[in-house]
Amino acid sequence: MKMLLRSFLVLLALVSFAAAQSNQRPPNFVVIFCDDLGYGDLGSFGNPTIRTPHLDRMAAEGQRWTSFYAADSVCTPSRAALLTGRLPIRTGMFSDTRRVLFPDSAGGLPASEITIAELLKTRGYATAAIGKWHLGFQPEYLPMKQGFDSYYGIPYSNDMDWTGGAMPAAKRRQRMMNPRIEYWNVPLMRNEEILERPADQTTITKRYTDEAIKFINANKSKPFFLYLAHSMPHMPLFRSKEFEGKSARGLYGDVIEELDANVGRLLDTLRQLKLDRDTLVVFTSDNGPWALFDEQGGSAGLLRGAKGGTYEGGMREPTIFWRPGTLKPGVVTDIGSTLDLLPTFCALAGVKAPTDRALDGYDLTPVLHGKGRSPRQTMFYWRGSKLYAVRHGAFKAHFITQAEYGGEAAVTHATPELYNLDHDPSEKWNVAAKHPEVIAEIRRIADEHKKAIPPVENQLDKRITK
Ligand SMILES: [Ca+2]
Repeated sequence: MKMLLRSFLVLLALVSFAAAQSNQRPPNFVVIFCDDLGYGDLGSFGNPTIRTPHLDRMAAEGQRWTSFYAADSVCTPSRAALLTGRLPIRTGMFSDTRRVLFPDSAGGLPASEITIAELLKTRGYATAAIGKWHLGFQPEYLPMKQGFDSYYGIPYSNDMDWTGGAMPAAKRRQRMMNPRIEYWNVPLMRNEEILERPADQTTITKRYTDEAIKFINANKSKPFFLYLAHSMPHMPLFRSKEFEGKSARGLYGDVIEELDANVGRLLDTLRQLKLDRDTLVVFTSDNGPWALFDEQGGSAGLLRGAKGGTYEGGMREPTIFWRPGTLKPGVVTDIGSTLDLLPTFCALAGVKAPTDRALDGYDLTPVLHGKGRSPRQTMFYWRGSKLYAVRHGAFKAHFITQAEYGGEAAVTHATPELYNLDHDPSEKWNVAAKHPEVIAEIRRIADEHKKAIPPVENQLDKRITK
């Protein structure tokens, strides 16, 4: 009798657990993705002058990840990788010549690729893309063709579509450093229509956030996925009147402080709607600071290198995960990547990740919930069609190195440069001579990885023929 009762109670517990699982609303997801933000540009990541109280609070309440990587060192490949969980080399979103898409590009993220938005839609999520897209501008490549219910934003970089015709490089640079809205004829789009051209970039950070808050309010009673890809702090820098001359760090600091204030508005909205415990918010950037523009570019802090390159400063990003009540607050030094967002969101939403293709991401929920270490041990640093470097555990081997920009040729190293990133995050001390066995192991991992990648049609080199 006692046995029977026990079995009955166990069964009852199982049934109610299953019911709770299926009734439970899956969490909302918000990705706040900056453009060209450096590892050292936030207060909570060591910037001595830029004030970022809202992001610092987010970091204190959530997890501050110190070894979190964008999947590439430039915009288009990095964004394609975040949304698909796949390296650009697998999706065709890479190039050795034109490193990103331009307004005259004919290609884009292929329809056959499966984005986070498409996966979450199968579970009834409302989805919105707000901000910079940069994954194709022909009608068949716009966000609503990739699982987003709506789009609002500047579809490519805010320095494209130059006005004023041909001009000497020095004059272009002068315009970049002293920007006016009319120097760039960039469109602001709603869904598939152009709303405004040139877009008033001085209010762009605020207006993206207004749209984000509207979307959250409109979808507060069902699960949602918001991809908020800010155009700032990509050059040319713009901020609203309210933030002019406010930061001790100058124009760049004004821009970051405005981003911070707007992250605060978004988190406050979640708190007011009592959705903060149901929403996982991730803050990161697509690549490191654009070092070509002196003090108007950001800072990679203690990291070597910048946007466009495969030293740490090009791809390691200041990253914060936030979901009060669920995430175990703290600092995470394990390795993570934007490639991991797709598998992580799938796991949390109860959606099956695609199994008909190779994915390059891992489910990070054990780390988020304080229950385990990151499953990611390895990070691959591709530049166009070539694998330049590989991190495995604490060690990173550079097989090829090259300046971020300019005509300098790539250098292939017979013995790769080797750094211990735990001891030497600045990649100053080459320890290759001391660790031949580590080099052999990383070389084996690199060769195996390269062998498993089938050739794919390049999307970035195709241009519209007029
Ligand atoms: Ca970028």
